[in-house]
Amino acid sequence: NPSEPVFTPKGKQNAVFQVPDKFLEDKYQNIGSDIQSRFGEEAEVTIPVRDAGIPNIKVASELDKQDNFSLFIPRHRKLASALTDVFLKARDIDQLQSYAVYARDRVNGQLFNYALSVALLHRPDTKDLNLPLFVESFPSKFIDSRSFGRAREEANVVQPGSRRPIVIPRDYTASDLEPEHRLWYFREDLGINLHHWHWHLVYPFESSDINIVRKDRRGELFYYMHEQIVARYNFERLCNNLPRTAPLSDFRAFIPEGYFPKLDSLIASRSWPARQTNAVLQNLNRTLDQVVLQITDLERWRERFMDAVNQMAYVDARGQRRALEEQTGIDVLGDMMEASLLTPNSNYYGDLHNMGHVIISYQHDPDHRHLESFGVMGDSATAMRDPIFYRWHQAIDDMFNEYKIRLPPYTVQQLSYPGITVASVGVQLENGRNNQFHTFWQQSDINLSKGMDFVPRGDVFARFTHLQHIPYNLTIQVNNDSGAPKLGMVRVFMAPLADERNQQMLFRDLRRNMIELDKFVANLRPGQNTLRRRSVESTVTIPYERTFRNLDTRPTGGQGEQQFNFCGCGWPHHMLIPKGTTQGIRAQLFVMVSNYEQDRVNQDLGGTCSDAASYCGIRDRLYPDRRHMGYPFDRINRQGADALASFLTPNMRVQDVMIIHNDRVSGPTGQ
Ligand code: CUO
Repeated sequence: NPSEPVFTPKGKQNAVFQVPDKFLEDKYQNIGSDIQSRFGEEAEVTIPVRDAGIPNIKVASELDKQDNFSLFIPRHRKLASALTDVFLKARDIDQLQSYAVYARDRVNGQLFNYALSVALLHRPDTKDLNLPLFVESFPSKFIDSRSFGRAREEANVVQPGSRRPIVIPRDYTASDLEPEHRLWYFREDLGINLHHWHWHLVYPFESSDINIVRKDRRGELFYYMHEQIVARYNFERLCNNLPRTAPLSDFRAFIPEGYFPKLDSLIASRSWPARQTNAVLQNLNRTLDQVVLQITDLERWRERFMDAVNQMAYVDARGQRRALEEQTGIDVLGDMMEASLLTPNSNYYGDLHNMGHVIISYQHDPDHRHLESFGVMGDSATAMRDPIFYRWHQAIDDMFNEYKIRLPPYTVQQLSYPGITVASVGVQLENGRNNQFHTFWQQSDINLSKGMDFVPRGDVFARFTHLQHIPYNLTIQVNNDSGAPKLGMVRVFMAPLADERNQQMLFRDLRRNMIELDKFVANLRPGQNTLRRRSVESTVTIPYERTFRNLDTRPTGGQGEQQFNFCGCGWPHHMLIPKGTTQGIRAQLFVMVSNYEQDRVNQDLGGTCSDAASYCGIRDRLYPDRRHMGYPFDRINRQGADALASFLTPNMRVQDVMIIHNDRVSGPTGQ
């Protein structure tokens, strides 16, 4: 029953598990009743845990409780996979709860959280549960370390209900001397980092249950979701008078971008290590983590990957040469690059993307002589804070692009929709402006109390400042001259008009800078149709409320709230539109109506969350679009033509728009 209180029951803040004594850690066995009565005093609800068996957590316990946990490190992946397996194999909810409670204090907390989360997302009897918001469990991965002292003080001195939110400074990680710092609001955004963490939770690299790794077009989605991250980041850079990011293509060059995260690990009482300006990557020899890796390994894997791309063929694990097919090649390359367990030949193609994260994250202590843990690039919840993340993923995207440009361009027939014409596209704002997007700053609160042990109970809030946009409506006039009702797939993208030299972008650049804003199905009656679409309906984003949890979205067992399931993954709605500039930056809004009969995937979507399907897929379902991800911009133009106009067919339309930023700061309601 999904309404079983695996977590705190709905509406209750303080719940205490009542556990059999033998479930407590050995050192607390003698004082079990004392502990239970002390913590029980403040409990609003007590959840009895039945003794339904003790799990075998020997493997998972190998990681010290004080250590940091990284999905990118192969050994950690193995430990996580072992613990996930324990939770997946529990015979019912009772046993799962029993296993989880037993393991909770015996294994590394981050490892525990990851393994239990993956298991809850994938077990048939728990997958309708919403996971607790990760930032509430591990606030220290998202919030300026100084804020915790202030939060503790507030909690100790002031009664719950009267406590003031702790205001997180707007830009605390660097000064304006560092040009990269202009992107703080993107890199350090709570919702963006939560999205990335959640995406990798939904798509684990490894599991003893291959079905958890093998998801429809997962390699292709790895490519596309990260391609979109890079495109969005580059759009923001142009909004901030910075050139698009340079790929990290020379693994031996100086890295001018330093990064000092100013995050602490509350559990280990250690700071997250920084990377100095002009650092150089080093060979790794960290025997404790079993990470021995040379820069030449990365270079070799990259060369082999590019050999596959150049020959449009790869070598599988049995030594057989296999073609990279037009339909599935990108999926194979995604698995090979990441690399996930699905990689066609791990001995030969290695583990390029993941080990790139690792080598970057250990740059400051490559042989462990200083006993330092990894930097933010080593954790999917923090990696996007660091400018190097985008340089690394730009390099990866460049490699995927080398494959894409070798595919035959889409023909007019593959792009057009006979009888369908997009006559006009317009953007209307609540404030009455047309063909403009407006952005501003907004403050929103997150409850820290769950993630802070040993402070007085009750809510303590952290107040973030983040980008937001004024809600808009998209109006699209579509003529259907086919004489019959039709179904159209409406694909909405946007790209900056000009590059960093203020030159209008050529198609070959433009296609890589298109950010997806929305995708939806429309009924097209014969004659003229006016389609109206609200910004909040976007299928790349999850609602603002899901990021900040102003709503209690835990399921009640009723239908109404189930819609929020699984939608922890999704681009945060407040980051849908790039920041723009105060004078306004020019952009091109692109709309295409393709033939839904050719695009559709027949499947039942009942009971699943598909809020952000474009970037996250839909759990247990096929990716809901038969076209290649990024269509129609994933390939080059016909005859290599360079103007966007030469690409357009009548079922496409481009509208010039402006994105204007207002520097005002609004409260949580956006007022
Ligand atoms: Cu999401 Cu490099 O994969 O981070």
